[in-house]
Amino acid sequence: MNTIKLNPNDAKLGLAHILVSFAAVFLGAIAGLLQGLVRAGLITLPSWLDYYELLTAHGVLLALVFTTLFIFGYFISGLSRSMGELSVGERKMAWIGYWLMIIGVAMAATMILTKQASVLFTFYLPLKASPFYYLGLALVIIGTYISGSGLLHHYFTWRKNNPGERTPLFGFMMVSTLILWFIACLGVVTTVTFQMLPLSLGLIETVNIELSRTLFWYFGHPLVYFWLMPAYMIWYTSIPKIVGGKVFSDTLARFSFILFIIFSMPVGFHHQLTEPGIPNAWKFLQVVLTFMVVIPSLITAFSMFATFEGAGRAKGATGLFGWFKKLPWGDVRFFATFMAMLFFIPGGIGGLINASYQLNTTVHNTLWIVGHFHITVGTPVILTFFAAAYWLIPYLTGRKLTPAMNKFGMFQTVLWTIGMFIMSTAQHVLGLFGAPRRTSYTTYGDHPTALEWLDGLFSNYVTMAIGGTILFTAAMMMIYIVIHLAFIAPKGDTAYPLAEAAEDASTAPKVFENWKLWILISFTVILIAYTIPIVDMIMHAPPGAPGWKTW
Ligand code: HEM
Ligand SMILES: [Cu+2]
Repeated sequence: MNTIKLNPNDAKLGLAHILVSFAAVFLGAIAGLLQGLVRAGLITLPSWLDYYELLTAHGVLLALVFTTLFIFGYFISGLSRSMGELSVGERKMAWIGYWLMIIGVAMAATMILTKQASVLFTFYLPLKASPFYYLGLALVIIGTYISGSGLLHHYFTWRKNNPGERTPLFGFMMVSTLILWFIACLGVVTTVTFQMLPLSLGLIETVNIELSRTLFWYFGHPLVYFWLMPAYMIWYTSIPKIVGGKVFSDTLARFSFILFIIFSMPVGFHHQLTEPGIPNAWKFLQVVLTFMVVIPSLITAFSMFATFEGAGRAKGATGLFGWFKKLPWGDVRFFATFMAMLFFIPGGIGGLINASYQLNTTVHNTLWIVGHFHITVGTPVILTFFAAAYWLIPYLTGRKLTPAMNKFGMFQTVLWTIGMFIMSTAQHVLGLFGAPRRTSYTTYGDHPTALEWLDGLFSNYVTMAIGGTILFTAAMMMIYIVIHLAFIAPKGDTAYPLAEAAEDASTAPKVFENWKLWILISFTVILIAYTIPIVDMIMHAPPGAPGWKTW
């Protein structure tokens, strides 16, 4: 087999990230299961364990820790594979970043588990956690900056050493994602440094909540693209190879990532549509921009199906849909990714609903939202990362996926899909009936409306718990698969699937790699969307709010 082996030091670095990321899945899934069972009234937690403590752990571990560590592990491995091994200095930066992330996560997790930070993964003010929780999160972000700078350095050195050559699609997409991350974090860093930390240290008495929420969501929306873009990277750069096809259009793929840099930041107000401190015109502008950021996702969906059709036809498929049968349905690397893509169709439509002002008033803060992010980040992103683990982990450990593990993985994917379908449908329906999110078990004094949430087919907390239990089983199967691929699977050659472009890719316009230009445009749009409302929030601030510890 003509597999290109990774520099062993880079492989070790990538693997270190990925293994810790799956430890987060293990713990996060346990929390998820317990939450589902509590909300259905099926279990009561022991007095030393609190619902909101679990919910904080669940959100932090799965949405923040798993994603970030997996993404950096994937970046390091893929960059080393497609643009050559990291230099000693770059590798050192990545290790420093790694350890800062680990220490940060350990600090934040300790605070959560010792009941000093039940502030949920969004840590909105005026909820007040221990300063160590915020410091832990800050270390994670500093870690990503250091590690990410090393990766950027690698990319720019490559470009200097290969003048005139087209940069690999992987490198291009990684740089776009890191630029987005670096710009997005500025918001959360600002509110943590100047509002949350001083408040929790007792240096200030009160804070401006509207300002903090605005800074948080300036970060919070691009955060979802920071999760999504690496999943799209896997779709664009590896899946075509796995289905035996080519990247439908290298130029279009790059273009969609540039659109993400420009449009995913100035849109945070769509999470604040119900907040009174922001004039409607600014909400309107940001909602319009939100709908712009749908375009690159539609481009991606189009490209994927074009790749699938091309691959099928190259294998001799005929008729309108004959290519569909030619796809490698028995290959878990494809099957799991395909299921991930399918979930993104209702997930994306739900996003359009959430972003529409009038509809948002119906679904805001209900379980609908929980259903929504489980079929966006919780499946399209996470199942894609699972799918990548089937080749990435054995590639890094010099092992191979056995046919038996492939079959087990297919079964795991089916269970995840069924569990998620049941759980998220129940959450969407319950949300429409008014069931709130982030609320422990209660029947509100047996109010008839609340009782309805326990007696429908899908409008039923028990249905949600059944889905959650199936999902939990699938999560534990995935943990077993990861352990197998990392430590038990037979030694062998595993290829890292990297696809080629279909067209003469040298035609991609040079301006695409003019990062300064995209950063400039990005900041311009951000300033237009945010300057006036933020100045307004500061100039006409209400009296500050004191911090609260509600648990
Ligand atoms: C074992 C599988 C899972 C189960 C059983 C599960 C279950 C749940 C439940 C029942 C809630 C709602 C709690 C409430 O609002 O009161 C919840 C919230 C949440 N889940 Fe999951 N989930 C699972 C996997 C995931 C995954 C893979 C992700 C994403 C990466 C995820 C991200 C979240 C987030 C961000 C929240 C919101 C936390 C908050 O509101 O602060 N979950 N989950
Ligand atoms: Cu958003």
